[in-house]
Amino acid sequence: MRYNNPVIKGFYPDPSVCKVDDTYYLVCSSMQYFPGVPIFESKDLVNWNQIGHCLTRKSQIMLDRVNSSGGVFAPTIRHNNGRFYMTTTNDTTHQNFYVWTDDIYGEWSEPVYIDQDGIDPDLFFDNNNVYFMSNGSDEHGIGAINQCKIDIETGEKLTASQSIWRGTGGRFLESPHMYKINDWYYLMAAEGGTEFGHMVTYARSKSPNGPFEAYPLNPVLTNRNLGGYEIQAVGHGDLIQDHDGNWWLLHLGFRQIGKWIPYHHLGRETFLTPITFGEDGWFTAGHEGTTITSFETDRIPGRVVQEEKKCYTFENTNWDIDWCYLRLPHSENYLFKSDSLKLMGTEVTLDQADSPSFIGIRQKDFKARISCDITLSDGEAGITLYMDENHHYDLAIRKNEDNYEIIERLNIGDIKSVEKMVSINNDDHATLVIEAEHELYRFYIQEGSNLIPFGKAQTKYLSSEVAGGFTGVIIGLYACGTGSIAEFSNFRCEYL
Ligand code: 6LW
Repeated sequence: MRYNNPVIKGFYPDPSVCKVDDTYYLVCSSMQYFPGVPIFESKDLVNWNQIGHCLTRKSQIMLDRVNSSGGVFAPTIRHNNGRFYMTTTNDTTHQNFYVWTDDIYGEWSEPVYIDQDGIDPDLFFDNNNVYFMSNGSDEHGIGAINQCKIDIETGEKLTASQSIWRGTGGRFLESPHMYKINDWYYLMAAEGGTEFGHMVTYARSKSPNGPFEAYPLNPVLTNRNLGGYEIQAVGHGDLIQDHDGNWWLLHLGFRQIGKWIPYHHLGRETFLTPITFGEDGWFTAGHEGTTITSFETDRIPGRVVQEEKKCYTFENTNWDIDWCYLRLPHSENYLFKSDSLKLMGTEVTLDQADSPSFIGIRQKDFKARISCDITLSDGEAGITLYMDENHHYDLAIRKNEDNYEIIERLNIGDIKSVEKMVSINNDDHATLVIEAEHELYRFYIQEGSNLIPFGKAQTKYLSSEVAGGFTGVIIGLYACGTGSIAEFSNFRCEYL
């Protein structure tokens, strides 16, 4: 069969995967968004369905006013003796911790903190030993993967942290994962930074503590030499063996646009790349060490069809799974029904690294048509294309002294501008429409069957290259203004 990459579209970076019986489970980082650490399940590695989140309670994760792209960094999911474990980092509080559950479709435990610094934590179960690894530096301040043994019941460190591998010399050595395959302990990592220089490297040893011998042909996977190719920043991977014994890598990458001045605004997404072990015990990856937009493989049964949900509405999404908040929401300001949403605005606006009355869904592809009916009492409410507090485009209805107006606001760094404004007199509702293309967002007001052009803005200025950070554009619904009440209905995001 042939499958297309990415297998999970939109801002779902830093994937980690495990397998229990006939089901694969995958988690991703979520930064300042809540709930944290989305969980997906799959039976075939190409079709993924989100089933929930690991961090669903304030007691599990501190996100109050964390900076954009702060909060929850890369996770690792593992399964041992009937129990799931997910370890991650709160990069704002610099805490590594894990949570566990015996029912992946239910709640996860309170956090168990680990006294080792660094990010991108990994848990490795080897007989009765449990190893905790993260990136960091050695005694000379050189980037290294650090490791200690822990008591998995309490999180207590049983050995001092020690540096077990210094990578292959690339900057930002991170994303360690350890595996015992046949007689070898494999240690895989990412180097080069999670942008255009990103790569997957690995080494092996006869002991989980090393010394490790690097694969002679590292990086085993990178697209850094494919200038102009659509998929870039390939790295941060996790190995998994499928039902038939074949090996695969789930990893991040992004789809760039603007060939000669490349940029990406959908965030880092999850990709699937085949892995092949040689007789010598070393493995290779993908298409000559790169990943591509589409793989033809006989490893996945021909009966498997890669399906893709193309239309998202209030009615066919789950508020607790498909949608996310900016940091911990003030739940008293949200009223959910199966087909509508009511938001109570506060003084907090989208321009603050705080928790405005906002709920969003990741933009999953370049071409889309987004629409929603909005009724407003006072203040402002609308649809936002949100990268962070300094980079968002808002198409909104706003109440001024004595009437209502539709506005188009473009916030790009220090430039914060209401580009367009049109009065709709005492009409307190509007149908707002956004059409997304690779390089442009176009804004419209729907009046009956007429679509009235209202403005446009380039996707480039919401890209990670402009805004910085580790997230991707979120299609958000928001309200602001103390005492304002906004009702949203007929939401529809259709990928074209
Ligand atoms: C992730 C780390 C990284 O933890 O970005 O740049 C962090 N590299 O691997 C957030 O995705």
